[in-house]
Amino acid sequence: MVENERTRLPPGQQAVEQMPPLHVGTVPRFDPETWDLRIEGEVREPRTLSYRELRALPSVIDMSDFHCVEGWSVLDVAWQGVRLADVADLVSPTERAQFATIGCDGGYTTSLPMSDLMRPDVLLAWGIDGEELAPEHGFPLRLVVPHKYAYKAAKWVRWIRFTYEQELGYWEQRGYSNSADPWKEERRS
Ligand SMILES: Nc1nc2c(c(=O)[nH]1)N[C@H]1C(S)=C(S)[C@@H](COP(=O)(O)O)O[C@H]1N2
Ligand SMILES: [Mo]
Repeated sequence: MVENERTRLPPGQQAVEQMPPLHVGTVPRFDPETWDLRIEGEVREPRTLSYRELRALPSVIDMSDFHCVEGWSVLDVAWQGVRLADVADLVSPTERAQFATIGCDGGYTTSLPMSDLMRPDVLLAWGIDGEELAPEHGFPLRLVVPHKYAYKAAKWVRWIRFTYEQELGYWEQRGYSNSADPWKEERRS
């Protein structure tokens, strides 16, 4: 391990070259004609984006590290997508919007406080390392939250609901930490 990796790895993590595809259930089929992204809840202007509208949004490339709660990390992942903060701007969240729940094809969910979601490196991503995401890694759209364990990085995102109270996500209801900070090793709740 190079020195750089040692200081960049959170406690208890080991660097790997590739992310192993990891999810409950099966990889959903994607049809660009019927796919949409619903943004709703505590917002002034709920919206449903088509795949074309999503891909027309201004995108950024952001390099970050990816930490799975099971102990592996991938360093220097170049994600491409739209900032979640920019997506939120499209719908004008109300003052009551304290959290958002992210929902996926297949029923997986996760949720986060607004303060975590509005960070500039939190993306809804469709690209990785200069290519489109592979279906098993979440194409056409996955959440990326570099400062949290990867169970917050929901794949196949289909809706975002802004809420006043937090709705616990799939793994968070099953004993995994809701705060999920890899630097504090918040693995189990
Ligand atoms: N929809 C969905 N997203 C998901 C999961 C899942 O089961 N379903 N698993 C999460 C977990 S636990 C991890 S570690 C990462 C793995 O991402 P990868 O498959 O791209 O390596 O996806 C996250 N996103
Ligand atoms: Mo994970």
